[in-house]
Amino acid sequence: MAEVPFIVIGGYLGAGKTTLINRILGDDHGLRVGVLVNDFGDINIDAKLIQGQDGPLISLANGCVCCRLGNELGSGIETLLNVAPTLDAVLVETSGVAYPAKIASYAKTWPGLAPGGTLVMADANRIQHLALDKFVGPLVIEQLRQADRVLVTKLEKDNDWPSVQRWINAQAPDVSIMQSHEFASQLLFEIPASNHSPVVSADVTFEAKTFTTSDSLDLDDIESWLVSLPPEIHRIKGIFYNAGDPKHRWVIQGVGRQRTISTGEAWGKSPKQTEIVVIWPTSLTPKFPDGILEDSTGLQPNRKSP
Ligand SMILES: Nc1nc2c(ncn2[C@@H]2O[C@H](COP(=O)(O)OP(=O)(O)OP(=O)(O)O)[C@@H](O)[C@H]2O)c(=O)[nH]1
Ligand SMILES: [Mg+2]
Repeated sequence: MAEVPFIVIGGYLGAGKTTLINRILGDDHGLRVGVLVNDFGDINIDAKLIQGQDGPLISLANGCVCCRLGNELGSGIETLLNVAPTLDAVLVETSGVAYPAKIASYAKTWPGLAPGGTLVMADANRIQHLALDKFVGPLVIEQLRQADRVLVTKLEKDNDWPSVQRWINAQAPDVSIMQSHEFASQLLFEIPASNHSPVVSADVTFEAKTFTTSDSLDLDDIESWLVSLPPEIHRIKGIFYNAGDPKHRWVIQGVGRQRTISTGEAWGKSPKQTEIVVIWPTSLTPKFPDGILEDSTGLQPNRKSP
């Protein structure tokens, strides 16, 4: 039986993993690709943001797959291996707080899988700052060390490239590095897979809170809510039911202090509802504004849903 390459896509919260997967799936390559996506919160927002997926997509939520979800990962792999006709590749998006080598190591022993290599995404704007952070720094550096190839996202000026490369190589000597936009789907089968030891070294933990409502909300309210969230939040993501545009779901993205809301795909048959997840390192204990995320975020749901 042919073995299916098992390709792991890791990297810290918000680095660009889902964006890369969407780009790969959108390429005109004719490959049959299965996707396993692990998100840290109770709701798997990423599974809802992966678009144009004709092949199977399996969502693993409610924890980080490298520490807690071993059984679910195993049953997700089995489901994908039983898809007919056989898939050309399985992509796994790890949660942003995962150690990718532990997940990649499944392919070494799982019948039917072949190690396909580990890509680790690195946000050029944040990675060096995060690496110095006393809570998350060791995790961020270990993620880079477990990469077979680092893909750098969000590089704003071309002349920063040599120094970003030098810095990454100082953390992860000899790792291959590319700018993520240069990574095309035909390179999926050329990731130089090597045998990283599945170190889980840092003891940083993370918390997530989830907010959901099926009432529509006003854009202004959501915007001021996003602005009011404390700076200790490392990641915000979600789908928003905008009273002003009930045909489309709107997408909320927050990475560090950068927060955006944009219009997304039409709701189609999926239920209209707002679902937002916020994630932060446990030690930071952010102070949420009164009411926020405790009782429906303090937002006033627009009860006159269109
Ligand atoms: N400018 C720019 N923005 C990017 C790039 N890649 C991702 N982003 C943006 O960064 C934000 C987070 O991207 P995601 O792809 O969701 O990041 P992720 O690593 O999947 O995030 P988690 O799964 O939550 O860890 C989104 O607003 C993306 O549009 C890039 O190469 N350039
Ligand atoms: Mg993602």
